[in-house]
Amino acid sequence: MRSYLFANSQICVVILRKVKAIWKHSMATEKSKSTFPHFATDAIHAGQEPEQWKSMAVVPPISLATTFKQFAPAEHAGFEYSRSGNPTRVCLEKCIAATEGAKHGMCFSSGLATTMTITHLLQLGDHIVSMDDVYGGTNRLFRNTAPKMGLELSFVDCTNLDEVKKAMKPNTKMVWIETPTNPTMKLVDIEAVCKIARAASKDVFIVVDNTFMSSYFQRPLDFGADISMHSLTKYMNGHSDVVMGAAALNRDDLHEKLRFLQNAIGPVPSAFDCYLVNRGLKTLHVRMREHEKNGMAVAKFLESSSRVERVIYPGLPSHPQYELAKRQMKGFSGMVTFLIKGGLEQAKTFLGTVKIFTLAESLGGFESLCEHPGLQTHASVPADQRVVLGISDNLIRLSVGIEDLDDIIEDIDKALKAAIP
Ligand code: P1T
Repeated sequence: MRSYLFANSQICVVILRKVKAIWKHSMATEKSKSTFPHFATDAIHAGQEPEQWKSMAVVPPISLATTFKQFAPAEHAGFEYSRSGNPTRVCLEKCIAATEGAKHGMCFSSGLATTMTITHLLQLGDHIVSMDDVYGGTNRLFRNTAPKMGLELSFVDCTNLDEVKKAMKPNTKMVWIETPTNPTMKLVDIEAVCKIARAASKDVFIVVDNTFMSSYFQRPLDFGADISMHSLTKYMNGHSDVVMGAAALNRDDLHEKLRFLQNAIGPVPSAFDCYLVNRGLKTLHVRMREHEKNGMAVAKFLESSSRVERVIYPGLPSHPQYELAKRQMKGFSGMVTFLIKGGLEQAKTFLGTVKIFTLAESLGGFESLCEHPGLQTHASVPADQRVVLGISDNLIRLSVGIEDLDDIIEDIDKALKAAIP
């Protein structure tokens, strides 16, 4: 009798553990559609529920453990090994998903690691249509890896919808858009490209690199894209202290495949970095409003200067796609590109004179940065392609920070006067 009871209670314990494990696992991988009506509330609360921790911590703990105790072999509380899933990363992934209005969010060790993992969704013989004007590293990645992976690649000016139509083939499986583009701030009509792509090819998926706008100013999934990807290194983290990337998506089939690849390839961020980005996200809306205010003022100041040939900022009526910008984006960020009068010498003098702007690659941090795309971020793009894209010697890219606006304008004014006395 005693041994019978003991055996029964043992069975109950095993069943209870299984139920608990299934429940916890579903908590860990729970689908996370926007959980609040408005962006700022999602950025602050989505995925952050204190109830998920025994301690009821209001701020998610940094879960540094690489591995997690199991109840019995293959019976665990939602986490097994930190590459396949990490509690701090899950908080961030849920928060990112919510800010994009997506079901699923996934984080990777860099923006390019995200791009590479997404590219691994493709099979030998598949064709990629990519916007021609993309971040130099994305251009380099596609050019160098696509042939080795047996993929066909076409760089296309996706601002021209006829060109997109012409480029599509029955084996086109991925369309890669960046909008606004880095560095020439061209816009791509996400909705129109999605329609063209789906009409031309079965099983195609459309990815939008949303880095320049952040999820606060642009939500590509609302326009029909399958994946919104980010270099979180930029605005989303916003503090220039983490390299990381993300993908946000609704499609369960793609999510399942990407989860497999995330674990199988292993390009995952550290828990500490996840903590930092999760923290950075809490002020994204506040920072973006300030970036836009300063970016717009800088763009207008540059446009009024006799030392400037042209300003490219989607928030100015002079931008050739101003109407599309207003339709597709909720704001304009702090990215301002301009052509200084003269050439390389004038550009170099400007970049060597500024004091508040730091001459450095990257963008989207609270501090103002400036750079020369032709010599820095886009140096890896072949010279003839740079000419076609408009990445000329007198092109300067500014990432306008959230310092005092008067100081920023004075800094630019002095540098322009030094470059062109
Ligand atoms: O640097 P990483 O986190 O790997 O992200 C790559 C990337 C992807 N997409 C866009 C639009 C980007 O701008 C970047 C990175 N860009 C820079 C480092 C830069 O200075 O332009």
